[in-house]
Amino acid sequence: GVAEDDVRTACEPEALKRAFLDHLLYTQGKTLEIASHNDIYLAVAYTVRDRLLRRWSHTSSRHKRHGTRTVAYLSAEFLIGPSLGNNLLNLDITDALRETLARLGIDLDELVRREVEPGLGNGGLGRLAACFMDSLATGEIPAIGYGIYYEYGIFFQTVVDGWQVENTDKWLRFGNPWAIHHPEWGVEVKLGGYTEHYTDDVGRFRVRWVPEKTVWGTPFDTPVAGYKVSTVNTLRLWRAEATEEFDFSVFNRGDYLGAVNKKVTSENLTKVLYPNDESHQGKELRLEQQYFFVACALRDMLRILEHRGLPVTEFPRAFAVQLNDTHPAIGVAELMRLLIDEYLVPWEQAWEATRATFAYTNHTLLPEALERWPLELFKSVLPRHLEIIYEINRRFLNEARIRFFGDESRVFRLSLIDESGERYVRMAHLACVGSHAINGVAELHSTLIKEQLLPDFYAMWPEKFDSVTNGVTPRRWVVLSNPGLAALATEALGDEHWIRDWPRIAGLEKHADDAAFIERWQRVKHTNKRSLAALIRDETGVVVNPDSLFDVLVKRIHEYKRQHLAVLHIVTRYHRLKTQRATDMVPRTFIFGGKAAPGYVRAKLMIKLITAVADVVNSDPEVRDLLKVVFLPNFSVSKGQCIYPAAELSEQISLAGKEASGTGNMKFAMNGALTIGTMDGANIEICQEVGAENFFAFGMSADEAQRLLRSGYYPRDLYRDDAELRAAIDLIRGGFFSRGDAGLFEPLTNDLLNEDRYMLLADYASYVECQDRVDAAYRDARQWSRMAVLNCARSGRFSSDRSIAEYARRMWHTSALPDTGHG
Ligand code: 26Q
Repeated sequence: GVAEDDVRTACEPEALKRAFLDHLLYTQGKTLEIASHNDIYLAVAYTVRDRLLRRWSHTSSRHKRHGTRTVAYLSAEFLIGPSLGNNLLNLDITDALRETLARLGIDLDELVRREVEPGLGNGGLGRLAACFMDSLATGEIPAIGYGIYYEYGIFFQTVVDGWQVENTDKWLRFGNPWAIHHPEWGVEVKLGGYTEHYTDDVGRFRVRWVPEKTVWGTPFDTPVAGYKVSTVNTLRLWRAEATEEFDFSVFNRGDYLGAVNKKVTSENLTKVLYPNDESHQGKELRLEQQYFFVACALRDMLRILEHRGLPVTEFPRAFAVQLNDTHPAIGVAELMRLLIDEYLVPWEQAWEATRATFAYTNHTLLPEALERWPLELFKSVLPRHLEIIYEINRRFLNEARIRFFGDESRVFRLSLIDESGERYVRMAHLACVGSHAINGVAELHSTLIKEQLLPDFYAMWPEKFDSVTNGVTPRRWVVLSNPGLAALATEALGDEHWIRDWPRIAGLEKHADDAAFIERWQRVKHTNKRSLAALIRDETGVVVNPDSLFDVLVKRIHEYKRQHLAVLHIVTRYHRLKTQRATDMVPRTFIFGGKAAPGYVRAKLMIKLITAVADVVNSDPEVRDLLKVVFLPNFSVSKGQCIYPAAELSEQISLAGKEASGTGNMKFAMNGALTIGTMDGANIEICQEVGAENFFAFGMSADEAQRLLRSGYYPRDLYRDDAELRAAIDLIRGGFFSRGDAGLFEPLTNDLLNEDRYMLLADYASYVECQDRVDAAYRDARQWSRMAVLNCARSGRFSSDRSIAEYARRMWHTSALPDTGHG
C-alpha cells in the first residue's frame, strides 16, 4: 500500500505541507494568517486521516479478497484517548510532520498536547478495548470494533471546595476529524411492542415482531492504524437517530411538534455514556443502548457477509464475536433471532452457529456489578428476545437435568432466569450458554470465576473456561507518554524492535547495574517528575517537590479499591510527624486521581476525605515538604500519559479477590514504578514476573480474606488493639480534617468500625509496615532505580500484543493477515 502513495497521501515533507495547506483552505476555509488553533489542528488531523484512509482502503480490499475470519470486538466502551500523536507514531510520520509544520511556524507537539480526547468509556474496561484495537491492528489481525458513538462521554470532573462536581463532556463541540460518518450503511433497529405467531403462506410457523418504535442507527468509522504496518482496521461506533418512515407517518397526521419530539426521543438513545462502572442499575435506556449497538453490529456483519457473496450459514467462519463483559450479551439472542426469524435457519443449526461465533470475557466478580434485567422491563423492550431466551433456557436446562441427574437445586442456579425473588434475566448466564469460550482477565480472577462465580457452568463445561491476562499497548503507554524512556531503551537495546515486541525490553536487565545507565534512567524519571509537578501546579496550585517520592494512586474511586486505606496511611504519617519528631521520614508526594460515579455517595465522600486531608497537611508548616497530598482532577487517558511516566510508587491496594485484573498496574510497571500492592488481580502476576524482592506486597491473600470473613470479622477489635490505627481513625472522625465537623466522614468511619466490607482494618498494619519498607528502600537511590529498571525490563508479559495473540489462537482461531505487497 505504502508504495502506491500518490501525491495526496505521500509522506515527504513537501507533500505533507501541500496537504496541510490544502485542508486548511479547502476544508476549513482559512488561510494561515487567520486560522485558529482549532482550524490548524483540524487541517493537520485531516492530513493524517488521508494517509490512514489510503491504507484503510487497501486493508479492506485485502480482507475481502482473502475472506479470512474477522474479529468483531463488541464493547459498550472504547476509551481511545487522543488520536493525533498515536496516529503519527503508528504511521511513522511524526518527525516529517513536525519539521514541515515548524517551517510554517506551527508547533506540532502543542497540537498533540492540546487535543481533547473522546471520553467514550468509564475506566479499565473501555481502555482495555482501546489497547486491544491497537494490538489487533499492529498484529495485522482483521478486526472491527463495534460500539456506541455517545454524544456525551464520561463527565468532566472538577473539584469545588474539595467535592467532585460533574460537568458535561460535549466532546464533539469542535468537530471530530478522525471519524467518517456513513449514513449509507444505516440500519433500522426495532424496540418494544409485541410478537405475533402465525403460519406463513407455505405453512411454516413464523414469528413477527411488531415493534412499538424503531430507531435508525448510522456508523461513525474511525480508522485504527497498526504500528508501522500497512494494516488499518476500523472502530465502528453507532449513533441513533429517528427513522424516516417514522417521521413521515407522524407528519402525515399533521403532528409536526409530535414528530420532532419523537425524533428527539430517538436521539436520546446514544446521548450519554452511563457513568457508573461496577454497579449495575436496571435502567431501560441502558438496555436499549446495549441492544441498539449490538443489533447494528450484527446487521452490519450480515451486510459484509452478503457483500462478500457468502451465505448466512458462513457467519461463524467469517466472524469471531468477542463480548466485552455482558454489556453486549444480548447479541446471543439477537443472532438467534436473525437466523431463525429472518433467515429461517432451523433452531439447532442456528444455535450451533451462534455458539461457534461468540466468546465472552468477564471483568468482574462483584455481585452488584452483574447485569440482571427485571423480566417485565426486559419484555417491554425486547419481547421477541425474551421468548428466544426462554427457549434457549428450556433446552439448556433439559441438558443440565440429564448431566446433573436429580440435582434440581443446581438447575435452579444455572437458569438464565433468576427466580429467587423478583424475576430477572441473568446476562452472564446468557453469555456463558451462548459462547464457546469464557475467560477471566487475570489468573486469580479466572480461578475465582470457575470456583465461585460460575461453578455450575464450570462443572458442566470445564473446557470452555480459559484465562487471558490483560495487557496494555506499549505504543501509547511508553513510546508516546515517555519519550525519554523510549529513547533510552532504543539506545540500550540497539534498535526499536522492542516497540512491536515488548518482551525484548528484557534486554534492559543487563544494564541494571551499569552506573551510567542508571544515571540516565534517573534523569529521565526526574524530567518526567518535573513535568508532572508543573501540571499539578497549573491544575491545583499546589507546589510539589520533584525530589520527593512520587507515590501515585489513580483509578476509579471505589470502596473495593480502598483509596481510603491510602488515606489512613497518610494520616498515620501525619500523626507521627506531629507526635514524634519523625524527621527521618522520606519526603513524599501522594498523588490521587479518579472519578466517582455521580450517584455513589460514599465514593464522593472519599474524594472529599482526600482533599480535606490534603488541605490540612499541605498547609501545616511543621510538615514542611515531608508530606504533600494532591488530588489531580479529571483523571483521563491524557492525564494518565503525564502521570505514569513520573510515578515512582504505584498503589494497587484493592482487597484481594476484588480487582479482576487492573491495567494501570501494568502501565506503572512498564514506566519503571515499583508497586505496593495486594495479591489481587494481575498484581500477583506482576510480582511473579518482577520478583518478590522488587515488589512491595502486603495484606491478606484472597483465600485468607475469605476465611477471615467467614470465621467472623470484627474490625472494632482491630481498632481497639492498634494505637496508630485508632489515632488515624479518631483524627478523621473527630473532625480534625473537617473544621470540627465530626459528622462529615462518619458514613466512612462508622462503616470501617462496624462492617468494613473491604477489610481495610485487617490490612492496615501490614500496609503501614510495608510503606516503612518503601521508605527504607527509597533512601538508597541507586538500589531503588535498579529495582525500577528491573520492573520495566520484566514487564514483557503485560503488552496487549501478548493478550491479543492468546485470544487469536485460543478463542478466535484467527491469525495475522500481513500485507505482503503482492496483492
Ligand atoms: C453496567 C450496567 C449499567 C451501567 C454501567 C455498567 C458498567 C459499565 C462499566 C459496568 C462495568 C463497567 C466497567 C467495568 C470495568 O472497568 N472493569 C475493569 O475491567 C478492567 C479490564 O479488564 C480490569 O482490569 C479491572 O480490574 C475491572 O475492574
